[in-house]
Amino acid sequence: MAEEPDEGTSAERIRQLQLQRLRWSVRHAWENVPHYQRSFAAQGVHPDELRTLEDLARFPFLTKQDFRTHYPFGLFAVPRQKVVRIHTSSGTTGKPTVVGYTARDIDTWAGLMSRCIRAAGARTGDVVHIAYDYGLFTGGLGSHWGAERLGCTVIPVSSGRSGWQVELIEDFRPDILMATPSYALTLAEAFERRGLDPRDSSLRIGIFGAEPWTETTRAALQSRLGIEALDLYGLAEVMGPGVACETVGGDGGLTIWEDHIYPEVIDPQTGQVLPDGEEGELVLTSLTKEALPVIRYRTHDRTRLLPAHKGPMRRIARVLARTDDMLVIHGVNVYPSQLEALIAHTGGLSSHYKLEITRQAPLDDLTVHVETLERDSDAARRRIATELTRQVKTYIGVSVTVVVHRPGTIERAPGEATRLMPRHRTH
Ligand code: DLL
Repeated sequence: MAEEPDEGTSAERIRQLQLQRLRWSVRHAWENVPHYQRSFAAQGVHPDELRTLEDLARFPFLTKQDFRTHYPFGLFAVPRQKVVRIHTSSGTTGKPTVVGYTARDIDTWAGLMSRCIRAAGARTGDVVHIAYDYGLFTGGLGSHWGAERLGCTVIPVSSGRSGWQVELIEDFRPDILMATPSYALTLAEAFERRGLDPRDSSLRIGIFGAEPWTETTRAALQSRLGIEALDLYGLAEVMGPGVACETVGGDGGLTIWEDHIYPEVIDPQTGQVLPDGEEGELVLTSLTKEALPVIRYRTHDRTRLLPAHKGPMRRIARVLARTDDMLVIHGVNVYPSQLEALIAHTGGLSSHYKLEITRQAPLDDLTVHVETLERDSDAARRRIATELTRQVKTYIGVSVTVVVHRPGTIERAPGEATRLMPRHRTH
């Protein structure tokens, strides 16, 4: 990274850097990606009109649908040969959202992730156990490069085989755990099943993200694992993990790395930019990305912009809700439409279904209620439940509970929103 701001850098310097980089990024996108040529023309705007940061509000949004339309590489701004890595967002049914990185993009990402790991309290020489999934999901490799960049010893375990992970933690004595909060709780249970107290392990810090988690979950993670638990936010379209993160000893709020990412919060209905402090939908613009510049990407994540805590960069409030119907279950993005497609493919089921989210675990669990077309035996309904559970695991990548009811028992509802049953939250 060319310039590395620190706590002493002024907010004014960050604004200058942002404007200079924003002008480059918008022009880079416009010159190299036909989609931006078309969408800017349709809105009647041109990169030359970007004279202040506020001028960005006149430019069109980029949406998840644009990624679908230009699947797989149509939004890339560099020749494919310059793309050294491909990732996707989580949730794998149908066509995933595909993202690409040049060698410099990977370098930037490693730099920002290393800032996050450092902000969480890790230091050069620490041992980091990474239990985010490796592979197309950005969690594993994103954390990996960041931890190596910080000079840590990385244990690239990925998720799964919790009993074995407990053994590795006992033997390798890591200082830091990086995982989804749900998987961290699974690990705590795996310790307890072996008769071990997770609070006695070598772990002192947990860096958790990829799904919404509350203060109650933080308290549960901290007391059960005997660690300091910090929040890490990101999304594949903008980079992956490392867009924003909490600082140890901070007062909540996640610092957003504003020298590389420009945040806006908009009213999700009108698209108007809201003043700092007001809650709305987070919209992000990349300032330095080469392979996949994103200009005003609508994240659908609900948050608000908070003033800087230490140093020059603003923060976002914890992300606890979405402005669309996407669910995040155990770190996997799930759209009701994906489930609907799988239900339609499973023989013998009507098109009526209900989704029930419970937060007893204390993270979100999903139960899918479906019904058969004809009166079937209990055994037949159990077979269908097993089959649909397997399909959801295979195609979306998440474990859910399926309950198959008798014909006509699911309440008929016209709209999608009513598919979601009221939440039974414990907090
Ligand atoms: O989940 C990247 C990531 C990996 C972030 C590891 C943190 C740690 P996607 O698969 O593209 O990328 O999913 C992004 O997950 O728009 C949010 O809705 C949700 N999300 C991610 N982190 C958090 C968080 C990764 N800390 C989508 N709190 C985002 C709440 C989160 N929601």
